[in-house]
Amino acid sequence: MLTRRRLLAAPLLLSACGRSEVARDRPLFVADTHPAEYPTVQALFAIDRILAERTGGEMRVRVYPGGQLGSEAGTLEITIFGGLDMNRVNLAPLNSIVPETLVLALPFLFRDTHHLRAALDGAPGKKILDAMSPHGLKGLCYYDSGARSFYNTRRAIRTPSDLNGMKIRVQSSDIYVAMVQALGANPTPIPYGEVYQALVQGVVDGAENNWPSYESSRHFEVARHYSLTRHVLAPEVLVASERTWQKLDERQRQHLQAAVDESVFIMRDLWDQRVADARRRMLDAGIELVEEVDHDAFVERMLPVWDRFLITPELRGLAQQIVDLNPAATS
Ligand code: GTR
Repeated sequence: MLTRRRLLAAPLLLSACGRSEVARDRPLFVADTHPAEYPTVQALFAIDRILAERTGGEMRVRVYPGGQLGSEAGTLEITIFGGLDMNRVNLAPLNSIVPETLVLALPFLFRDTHHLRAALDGAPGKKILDAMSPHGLKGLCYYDSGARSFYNTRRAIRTPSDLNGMKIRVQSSDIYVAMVQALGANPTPIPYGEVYQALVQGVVDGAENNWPSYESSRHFEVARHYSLTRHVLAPEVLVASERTWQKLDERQRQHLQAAVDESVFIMRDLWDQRVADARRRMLDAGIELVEEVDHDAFVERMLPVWDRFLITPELRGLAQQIVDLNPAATS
């Protein structure tokens, strides 16, 4: 179907698919669902700055923020067939394409940010990025996404039973559907850009996300009860189209990967600051923050999801490798 967004994207897609030499005659095109000031998008701008400087302007990146090119699931399809060079998405829309990515979305997998970063920077993270290549995507790096928590328009959630019967928006991923079902609520997959409207119209009662997204999406204006369930710490990911990657020569690949790797650390600083700022601004805006949630009850209800999704020895092994990581011992 030709949506308005796809029509708007048409010139870009034609030029990405066309004969012009990628990264020499034209910039690499990259999409992000967030607005320009969001840390993931700032990281993409940083990649452009680093590349411009190191290659004397030969390699550049043009960023399309704010979901202008469509939903994450939609732009991922376009990236796979080579109509878009790069894409910054959450791991969720990749779950059905690259099964290994499911592992990072397991509820209560990571003990804290140190554990998460150790897994992403170490062997498990690399294995999952590498697993994308047979699916038409080159995994370039992860970015932080903090902890996701539930928020809603109706009431404070302290225990899973408070969610009973609520309609909760989820990303387009089976594991998020299963998590919400495990809590006795009704999951409704909706693209990120449509969630605000869905909350206003009562199509859904709530959603789940980190502090910066809760703020920048303005969901807090309608869904004022934010409960610190911190059930998932799944990261963001930056992918390139495998088709684009194949068109780059070795030197260009090295430049791109080096710029990407640097952007991860730039993003982490911006992220930590942004989480603290967003949380403070949300409290100033008068949302109800529920800090005392029955953590054990959430863990008990959501852990069975692991067995439903860890269906091969490889996936179980990967999850175990992450559980066994001891960041204190490796740092
Ligand atoms: C945000 C994430 C986005 C998108 C969004 C969502 O935290 O940064 O890429 O996945 O959540 O819930 O759809």
